[in-house]
Amino acid sequence: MDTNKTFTMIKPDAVAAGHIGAILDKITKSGFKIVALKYTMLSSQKAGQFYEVHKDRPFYKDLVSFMSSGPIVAAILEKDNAVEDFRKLIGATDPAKAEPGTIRNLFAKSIDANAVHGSDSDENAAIEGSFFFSAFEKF
Ligand code: IDP
Ligand code: MG
Repeated sequence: MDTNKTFTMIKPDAVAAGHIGAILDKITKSGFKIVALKYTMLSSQKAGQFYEVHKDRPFYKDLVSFMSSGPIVAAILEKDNAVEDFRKLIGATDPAKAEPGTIRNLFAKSIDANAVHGSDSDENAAIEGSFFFSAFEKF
């Protein structure tokens, strides 16, 4: 299992607000290498599949509808200790609780429209990366 890769999405709120460039800049300046990158949009079916682990949470339906409401940027990132370091870089799920200088502190509007996704384990990073990218799209 890779411990040096994680998966991220720039969510529809941050894309719509014009933050793609600023967020990618912050990610690469923080030492992450972009291994795969895609500008795309999730159907509600695909968003439902991606967030299947949350299907019993009360916010699942809203989350699926939000994540399929506009284009997103998906990426696989590489760095030592990638999953943990990236979670630190993005900050808490609720931007009101995210440390100053974190991506969610800087760019997120609310606990649901919170600018970015970051994998929570090496195992999920691999599953989520494969959800979006084939072997031919990773460099
Ligand atoms: P994470 O993105 O920080 O890992 P998770 O608990 O995995 O947070 O939740 C996945 C996503 O679901 C969050 O990023 C956010 O968009 C949304 N979400 C989480 N908790 C809530 C909530 O209490 N209300 C509305 N949306 C939520
Ligand atoms: Mg999560």
